Amino acid sequence: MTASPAHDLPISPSPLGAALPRFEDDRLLRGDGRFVADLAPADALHVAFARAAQGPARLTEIDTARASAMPGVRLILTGADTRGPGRAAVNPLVENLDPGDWPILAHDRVAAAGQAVALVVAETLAQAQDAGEAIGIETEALDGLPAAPCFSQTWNSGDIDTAFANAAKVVRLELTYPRVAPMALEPRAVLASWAPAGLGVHLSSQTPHRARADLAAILGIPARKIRVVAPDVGGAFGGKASLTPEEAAVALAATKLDRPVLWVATRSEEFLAGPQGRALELAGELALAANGRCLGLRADVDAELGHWLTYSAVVPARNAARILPGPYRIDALAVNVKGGRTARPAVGIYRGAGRPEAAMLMERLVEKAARALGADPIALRRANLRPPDGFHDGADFAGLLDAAARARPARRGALHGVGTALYVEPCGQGSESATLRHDGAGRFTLATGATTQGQGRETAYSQIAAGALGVTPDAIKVIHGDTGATPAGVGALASRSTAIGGSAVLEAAERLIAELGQRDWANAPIGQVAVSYKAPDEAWASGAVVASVTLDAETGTPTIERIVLIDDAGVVVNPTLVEGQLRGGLAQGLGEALFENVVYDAHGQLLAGSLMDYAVPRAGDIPEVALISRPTRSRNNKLGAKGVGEAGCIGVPAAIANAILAALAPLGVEHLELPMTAAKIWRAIREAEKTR
Ligand code: SMO
Repeated sequence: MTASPAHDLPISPSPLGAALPRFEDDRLLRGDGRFVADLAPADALHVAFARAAQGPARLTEIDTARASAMPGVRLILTGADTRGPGRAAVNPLVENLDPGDWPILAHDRVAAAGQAVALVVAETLAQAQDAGEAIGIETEALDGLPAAPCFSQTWNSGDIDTAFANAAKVVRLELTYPRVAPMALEPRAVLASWAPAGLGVHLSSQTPHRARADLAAILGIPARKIRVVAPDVGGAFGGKASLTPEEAAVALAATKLDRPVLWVATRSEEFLAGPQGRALELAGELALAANGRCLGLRADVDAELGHWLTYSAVVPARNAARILPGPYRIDALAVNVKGGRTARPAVGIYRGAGRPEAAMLMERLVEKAARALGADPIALRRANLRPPDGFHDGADFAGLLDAAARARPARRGALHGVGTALYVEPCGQGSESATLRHDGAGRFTLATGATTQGQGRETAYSQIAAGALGVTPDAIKVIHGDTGATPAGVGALASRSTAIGGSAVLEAAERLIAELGQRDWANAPIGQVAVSYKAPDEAWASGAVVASVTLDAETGTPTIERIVLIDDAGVVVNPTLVEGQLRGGLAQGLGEALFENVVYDAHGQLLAGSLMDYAVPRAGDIPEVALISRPTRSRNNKLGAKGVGEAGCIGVPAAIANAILAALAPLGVEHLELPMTAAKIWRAIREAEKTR
């Protein structure tokens, strides 16, 4: 990443006092991290999965005879062995949710190519893989099945028909937001051991307590006899917020063996069967008065959910719907969402989870409207902003837009484009836990129900606690990610961990001071408090992005020259950590705008199954970035913080898309599908030349 010359404005100083940043997390940077695979003892057994070559299909035969006799093989499980008493939960956030079944291994029927059919446990990984390949799997293809509907919901307000009847102009947009792969550096990994006392599971997870509850239901073991530990987690991005069938299968295998069992997914397995993101079809219609006022918005969001439902399967579509119309005041709204199961890998939350999709629809509609009315896109936005008191949380949309307007470079000739996007980010509702103990002599132990996947949670939480307790952050030891050592909690997702988990930490510190009646820690007794902090309402972050791009006339290659990201994260605890979140999200947002797409052929065969075929952004693809912090305090939680984990990727894809379309507009190009690759841009330029 090119270093930004200087931030245009400093990221806001921490209001939490003198607490200094402390990088306990820097051991990850030093290579001292301990991930699931690092924890496997020498006697651990190894797992490989045999997977179906096609789907949907009837599973006519599984022949394990040859594999069972191969060297080192200790156990083979097939679908018939996995019919447990329960299934993993699905969050019932919408009406009429039909969660479908949750197969651990395919049984009778293969739902999608790549679904696991059998699990092999052997002494070595090579032996497990060899035996896996020796399992005979016979299938008969079934016709591609139509999507099986599993939910729908509508949001209506105002008089939509009158709004459209009165419109001077209506602009429409349909777009496909492609399937993308979360691409954590560490793929899914599980190390499970069984003993008379119960089941111990090391899991690369962002939600260990949820995983424990799911394992209890699936295996029929009381939750108190299961301990799930998420050690260092090498990225998650939503992809590790839901227990997956393979992880359940490994835990089940461990209960049948007297040695630990390790499975680490290969990168290919992650492409083939790991939870993916986005995969929404969006359509919108915006009704405008002649003066540019937006009168009404109709939108449809259609989610393709894959063959089993992740815990948060409905969240992206629901988020996209409930966010619309984002930062704008539009009195008449009709938004429909629906989702259906398909013969593909499961789709779940992925960094942004519906927010980038909503911003893409809304911000492209707004730019399209500006073009149709011959209006300035900034002025058109300004005419439609929600007033400061007309939003769910503290926000300054006019200030964000002014900063964006100042950041827009002048257009520099043909094939140069500047794009803008505003965004909103619901980020932090509900509750999180914290236990804080004064161990004596001014040392503290903080246990949180939130977790971390490299965000630097230990650093931020110790700063929050230390600021309130009046000690230095190194007096606080932070424990997380262990159902055996932390209070039950949600984990780390939905950009909530600082806003909600951090508020729990602040409340615990205040309660401990009250409990012990003093802050003279050298002389204070040992004492402990446990809190479950529930936010009175949901925090909403917001921001604006300006991207500038030049297209190469000969090759179509888009060069993003500069991105200015203006973010309102509320109270900032640690500016360095916030900057890391924004830059990481920005890189992922750029990737999905320009390169990323999990492509299948007409038979459901994965075509983008490796990093040779699926393009993620590299350091050289990241332009000059300027981060501008414009915080307004959240009024919806104790800390005043908003989320920032997803902010970087919400507005960036829309701003890049708008920049590319602005560059192409003089050629008469009105639409391009995502990702906006050089090939698509090149074709659009050629087609435009032909029709002139
Ligand atoms: S997409 Mo996130 O980890 O809620």
